[in-house]
Amino acid sequence: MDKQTSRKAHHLLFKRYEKNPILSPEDWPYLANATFNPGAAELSGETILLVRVEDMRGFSHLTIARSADGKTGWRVDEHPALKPEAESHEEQWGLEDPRIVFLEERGEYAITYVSFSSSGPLVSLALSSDFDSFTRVGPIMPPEDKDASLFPRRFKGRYALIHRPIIRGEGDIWISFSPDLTHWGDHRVLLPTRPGWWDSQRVGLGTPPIETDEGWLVIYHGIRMTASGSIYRVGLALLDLEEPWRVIRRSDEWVLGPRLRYQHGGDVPGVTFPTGAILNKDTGILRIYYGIADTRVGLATADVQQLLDYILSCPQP
Ligand code: BMA
Repeated sequence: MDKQTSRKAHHLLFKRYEKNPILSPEDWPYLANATFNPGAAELSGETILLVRVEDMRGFSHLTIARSADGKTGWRVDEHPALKPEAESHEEQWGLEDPRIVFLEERGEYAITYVSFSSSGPLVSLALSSDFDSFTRVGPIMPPEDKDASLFPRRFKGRYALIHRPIIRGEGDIWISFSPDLTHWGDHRVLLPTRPGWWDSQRVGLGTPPIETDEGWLVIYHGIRMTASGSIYRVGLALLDLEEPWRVIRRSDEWVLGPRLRYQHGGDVPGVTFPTGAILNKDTGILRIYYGIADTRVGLATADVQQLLDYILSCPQP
């Protein structure tokens, strides 16, 4: 694909699964208002989604759904995998929006999620090797902070976290580093909002960063305020493989956003919110799982090489 073609074709980069939504509150074995914004992982040859479930009080917990092909035949657990601890101030208003990476050198998954305290949302971390038992590391970033994921590997011995603090009302994407997953520092702005653009109001990480030969592919959401509310759309960026605070490219256009009727229906219309990604390294096909209107789960697929061709055709930021 030449540069011009690849840029024109960018709105076709992600193909929505024709049977979307793949999960809805009606699929739940217990009463749920909304099932959305899932973390994704592969476990024992299956795809598992750790789905945010909002109960009828408006508080969320996380429950697992499993599928052999990552598209069909979902089986939803009877009970939550992670629910707020009653005595925890940090978890008072629930757990939300998990992102999952597999930390190969530790042989376990890292789950970063939002704990909602009455002082605001904050980033928490749990570790698990089987999604049966979880070690809760606890809060790693104070409020107000969300949209966080670890990278699946360390950089010169340090773990790295992408997250989105709110600072004086500004919602930019930051990156921070830690020697031990507990103490975090070397904080830097990674992807700022762009006044006037589709991602002018706030930006936040979508799925965990995806390692490719060209760099870390970042799928993020950008928000624009309109007369009828916010629109959450999806953009791409590429980070340096060894120095991930360096942004090599950033898409000037969004590549996925609310369009079809089912993507407007739900509690918060106009929201496309990717949180889970699984790359099949043999086929090069990336599956992303996203929240539809804060109510259901959608699936879209893309050829990772086409995503890279597109992002490499974008200007350097
Ligand atoms: C964000 C998060 C998400 C939600 C989105 C749209 O701030 O709270 O959980 O999907 O807003 O409402």
